[in-house]
Amino acid sequence: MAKHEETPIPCFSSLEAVYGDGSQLEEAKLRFDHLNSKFLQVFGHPPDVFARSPGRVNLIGEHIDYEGYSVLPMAIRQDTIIAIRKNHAQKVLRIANVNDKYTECTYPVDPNQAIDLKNHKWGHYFICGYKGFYEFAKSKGVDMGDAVGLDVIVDGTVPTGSGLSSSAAFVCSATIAIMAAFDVNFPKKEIAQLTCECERHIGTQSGGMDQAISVMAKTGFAELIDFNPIRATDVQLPDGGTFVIAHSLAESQKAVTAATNYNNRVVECRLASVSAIFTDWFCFHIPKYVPTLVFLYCILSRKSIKMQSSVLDCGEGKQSSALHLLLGALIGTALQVTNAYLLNFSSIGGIVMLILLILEYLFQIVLGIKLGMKQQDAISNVKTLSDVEGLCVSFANSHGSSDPVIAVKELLKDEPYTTEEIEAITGESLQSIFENSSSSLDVLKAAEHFKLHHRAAHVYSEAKRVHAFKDAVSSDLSDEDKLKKLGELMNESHYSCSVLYECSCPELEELVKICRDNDALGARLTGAGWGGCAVALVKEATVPQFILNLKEKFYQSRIDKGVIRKNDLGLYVFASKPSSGAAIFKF
Ligand code: NG1
Ligand code: MG
Repeated sequence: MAKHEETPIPCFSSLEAVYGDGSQLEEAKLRFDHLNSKFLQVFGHPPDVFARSPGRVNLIGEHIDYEGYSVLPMAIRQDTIIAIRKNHAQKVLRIANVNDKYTECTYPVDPNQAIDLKNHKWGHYFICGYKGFYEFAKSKGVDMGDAVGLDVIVDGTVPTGSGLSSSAAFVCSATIAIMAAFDVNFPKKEIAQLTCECERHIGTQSGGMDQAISVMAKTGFAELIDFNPIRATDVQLPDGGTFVIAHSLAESQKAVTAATNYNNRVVECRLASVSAIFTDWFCFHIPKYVPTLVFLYCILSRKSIKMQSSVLDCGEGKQSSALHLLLGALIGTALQVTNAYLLNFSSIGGIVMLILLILEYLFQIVLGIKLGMKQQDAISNVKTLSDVEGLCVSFANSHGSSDPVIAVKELLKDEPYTTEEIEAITGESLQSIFENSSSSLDVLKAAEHFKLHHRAAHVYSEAKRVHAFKDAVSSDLSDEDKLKKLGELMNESHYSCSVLYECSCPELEELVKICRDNDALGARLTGAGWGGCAVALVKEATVPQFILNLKEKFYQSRIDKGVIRKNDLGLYVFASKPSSGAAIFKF
């Protein structure tokens, strides 16, 4: 049997296969009927075909997909449905929406058109899919002939700017609807890749998580999504827990704030990887160890007394600096020894450990150069923090080093870097590193400094948490203990997003705290952050009470201020089960 990701998008002639037979089906029927009649009213014809693709909630693994690390999302029931019809009479793309808030957009049929990023319009997301489809068809050798017009109506229920991936739901359903209109289909993993790449036409340098889960999701499962190549592994969540999604009511407009938020972090990660490669560990750390080394030399060498006195005898200035050095050495060693004691080693053990540490790091000087890469090659080959880990692992295999990730974190200083500092390390101007990416150049223009250590520390630790989450799910722990562990990992993930990656905001902090104060096993921001939703893991039996508590403690004051309407609360806070992925409907 072909693997799930190798199969094409399923095509159904009835709604039950996707929407089940409960209240969701009734709601879906109304939406499809409404789309049909609106299509007739706007275009004077019924649509040829429909496509739908869901939003998602990311359970763990935030801001690491674009660094090549696996993530663990699940699809939610909210989706984007698109009705479409080829129009040979009018050579134009007409894109309407069931929601009057989004006025009709028209675009030329030219698949090579540029998207006007300075003038953001909701219809741009459809054009991402349109361009992506043509680029992909061309790469597959499919002859598309002359471009024809398309009539399109969109109905989306994924709240926008909420971290639930309304954008990917839109781009994926657009791409799949266009494919269906032209009667072609491809394996899901290829569509996941193509939609990820084409959403970048909107100007955000997204990773592939949202499109992958939207295209490949299965009812009842979260998915571990791996990249390069894209792959989805089913994750059956433990019984007795439910994920509740709650909107912070702060909207994050990613397409508009990209240069300071999302793309800024992508650029910082890239700079962290090139800087880690070109930082000479020895030069970076040796000042810390000089005193200890001198002291060790003094106590271990039999000639030490003579040596010391000859140093001390070289005149006033030298004498005091030598004394200074010895004092430093004593303090440095005392610290190391205390450290070792704390770790239950003897003081000799501490010194041995220290020497081993130094020897280990000596091997790790300038990874890129050691690996025989030229500077320029390294800059163009090492794009992500997972590439750096890959280099470390292969380097470590041949040199017996233990934890390459820690070694790389060691290569980046805690304080923010200036442009000049990074250029001095890499020997390249930042402008030239990013010359082919105008959105990265926008980031450079807007940024004052770059927090490389913090961003890399988040990415590496979050990548580990994703695997810990997956391992906990498949361990022999009881369901209750599994849920507890998942909750803890979610809390740690939030801390890392908030403190190291700085992608939270006051509203999300308040909401996450309220979730935890009201017995959530864990709670974290989900999606890109800077607004949008939190996701909380809650014991199933307490979900109704939990939601009531959130209403009272977070939403009521917002209702009183008129920020949201009481009747709309269900749109902002709801429990979610893993839903199914993209589908085509032909009736
Ligand atoms: P949102 O903003 O939730 O759609 C974005 C990216 C993801 C991922 C997350 C952070 C897009 C389309 N999606 O999701 O790829 O990087 O942020 O984990 O840009
Ligand atoms: Mg998005």
